[in-house]
Amino acid sequence: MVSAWLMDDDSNDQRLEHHRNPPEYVTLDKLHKTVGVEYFKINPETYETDEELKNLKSKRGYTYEDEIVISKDCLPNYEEKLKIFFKEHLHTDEEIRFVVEGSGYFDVRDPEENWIRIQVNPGDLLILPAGIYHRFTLDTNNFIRAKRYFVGEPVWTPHNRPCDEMDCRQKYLSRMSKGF
Ligand code: KMT
Ligand code: NI
Repeated sequence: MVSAWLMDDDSNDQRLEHHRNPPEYVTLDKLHKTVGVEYFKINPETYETDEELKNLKSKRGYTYEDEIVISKDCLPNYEEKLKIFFKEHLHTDEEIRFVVEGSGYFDVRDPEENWIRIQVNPGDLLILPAGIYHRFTLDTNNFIRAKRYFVGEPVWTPHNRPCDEMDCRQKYLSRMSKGF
């Protein structure tokens, strides 16, 4: 099950949970309304024939899909990629990830500039909206396998913060002001 919480401001090992003391959890409903992140639960054993996933793909126009495996042995330039993933950035399109195996954390900025840490496990499908500042890290298991979806030809380019002038950022802020 996906779980999300506000992070502490301790800068040690990014792979740790970084809960506040006491922990401050964020509900899925709040995630959607405050930062526009959407969540779906799909059975990771049967996702290839899952009707809900099929409908989601057609409804949102996801015409492209592939798979990313992040582990020392499977990902070329592993260390370098992990650094890129963990730099605060945004994309001009949604970032859609469905976790099939393993786990990790997507961190997203809330309107008060806190980091919300979203823990993902097998079966979690997350949609980060275009223009949201975010980052990704593995957890201490050091492994994730995830499906990536995209509308049309994929563009994975990260735009590192600050890039507030970008059109997708301005549109995101406008959607945010209306509660998504
Ligand atoms: C990204 O764009 O940050 C990634 O693809 C890494 C996370 S995918 C599990
Ligand atoms: Ni990203």
